[in-house]
Amino acid sequence: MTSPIERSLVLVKPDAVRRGLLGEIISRFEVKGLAIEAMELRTMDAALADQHYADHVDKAFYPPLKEFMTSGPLVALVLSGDQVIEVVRAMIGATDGRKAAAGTIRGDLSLSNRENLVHASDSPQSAARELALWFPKL
Ligand code: 3AN
Repeated sequence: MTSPIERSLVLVKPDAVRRGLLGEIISRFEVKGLAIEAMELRTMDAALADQHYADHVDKAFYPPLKEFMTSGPLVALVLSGDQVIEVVRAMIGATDGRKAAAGTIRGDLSLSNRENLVHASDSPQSAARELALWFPKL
């Protein structure tokens, strides 16, 4: 029996939109062979930020993170494909763009721990939670 195709919630963050990197970043996912099941340009409001980052709301870095994530439009994507969650995490690289490996999106394009261009679900559990939050009708 084959398992169902996995899905991941990916956010191409406001810094990527401002820097004109949408095409570059989305292209990497396309050429990898992942499918785009949904894609929407939208601005995260404060309530959605608090829900999306429920694990981080008490951390010292959360207020500036929230300000950044709500500072302008981002692109929310639902990507699907074989082991997409792990594949996309490997493609985006470590959280801190200064430490992320060359060849990853953050390693190639970001010099920041906060303005690190992309969010992607890190487990099947977080993917289910985040997909329900961002694309409840899907
Ligand atoms: P990732 O996005 O790699 O899964 P998380 O989930 O640990 O990283 O953190 C969520 C977001 O919070 C990161 N994308 C980054 O923007 C921000 N962040 C995490 N750690 C820090 C930190 N020490 N200082 C500033 N921002 C941080």
